[in-house]
Amino acid sequence: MASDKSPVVVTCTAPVNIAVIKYWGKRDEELILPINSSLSVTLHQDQLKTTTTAVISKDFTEDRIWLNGREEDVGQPRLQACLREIRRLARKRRSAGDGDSLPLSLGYKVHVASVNNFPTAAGLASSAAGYACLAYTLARVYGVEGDLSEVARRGSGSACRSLYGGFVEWQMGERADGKDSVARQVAPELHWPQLRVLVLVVSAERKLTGSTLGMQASVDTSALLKFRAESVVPARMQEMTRCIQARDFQGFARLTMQDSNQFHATCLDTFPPISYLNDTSRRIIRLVHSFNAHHGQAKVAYTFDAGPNAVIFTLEDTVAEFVAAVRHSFPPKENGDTFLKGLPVPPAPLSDELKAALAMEPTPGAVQYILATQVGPGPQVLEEPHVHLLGPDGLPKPAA
Ligand code: 2P0
Repeated sequence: MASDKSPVVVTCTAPVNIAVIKYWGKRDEELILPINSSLSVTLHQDQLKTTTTAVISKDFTEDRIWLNGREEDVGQPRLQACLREIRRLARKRRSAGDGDSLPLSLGYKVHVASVNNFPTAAGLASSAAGYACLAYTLARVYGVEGDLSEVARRGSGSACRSLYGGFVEWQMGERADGKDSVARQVAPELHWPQLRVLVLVVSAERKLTGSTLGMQASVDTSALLKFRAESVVPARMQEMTRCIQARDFQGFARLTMQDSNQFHATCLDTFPPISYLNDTSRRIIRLVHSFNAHHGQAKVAYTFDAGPNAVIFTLEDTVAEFVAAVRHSFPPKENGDTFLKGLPVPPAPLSDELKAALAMEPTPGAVQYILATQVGPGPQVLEEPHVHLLGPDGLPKPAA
């Protein structure tokens, strides 16, 4: 293969992840090292994924990248950091003598194309899936093996958690060079098959304060964030790991909601304050607590990232009733048939007692749609040639 001069084309997919112990704040902006560890659930790629094709060829004169069909600036610093990092790892492997199978010269330029199967601006952590997919695909094309946390992390911190399926922790590490700031699987994809995830899409608009700037401001001004990172998160990481390993939904649900709330409290404690939640987010929080109070236990949990969309965790036996409760409280305006996307959820009746317990005036149209999904696997290599987004000439195929 080393003597083969034809272009090498690789296509991979990677998942979105949603943190249940949140990452917010860096101790090193350049290396993207966090001030606390975090833990996430990998969502299923049947519903949410990034697909990336990378091609290397001796004929290319420059690195190029297309995102969702549009060519973007490849000089963007984080993209450059990922490319540099993967080429450094490939060089290291070659000089260690186990790189005989390296397909092509490291000097060859790369063309990359990437698409999401969900709207980039919907606030669904597209950068995590995107950079995880970039790292994974570049690793295949340049013949790099082993943990890719460092490559993905340099693109976006939370991206290193999308390198694995199931339940994943990003250990903050202690070293100044970041070598021990890595992602690790806590439990595999099929560990908790009853767990379900509902994304309640409240707004598909771009957020006002991006995560990178938002967390910088919080690190600079929030004493609560410092307290959280030093004194709250370490014990929560242990407790969350225990809840997941024991499939303790009560404990998992409570801690997930508490950690989301504390993250948003640190945003409000930032000066000037940042608010990612809106009125609909707060109504969803109330709905979840009323639903749980009605059942006398935590049946459902919410978590919110840097935007107003809610991600709901529940178990298989509760999904239908909770979806009915969301439909009741946020009736679709005109899109009744497409209100629920993703995994099928059968219609369920709402008891009068539950309706009364929800005690909410319905807000039509406030939730645009619900995406039903579940825990899923990590990145995948796609073998069929028709899936490539770029042709052997390194240019986007017409359909891409
Ligand atoms: C998380 N978020 O743990 C947290 C919770 C948003 C809220 O990771 O600057 O896009 O690229 O490292 O990873 C969003 O931050 O930020 C994020 P950078 P990133 O999922």
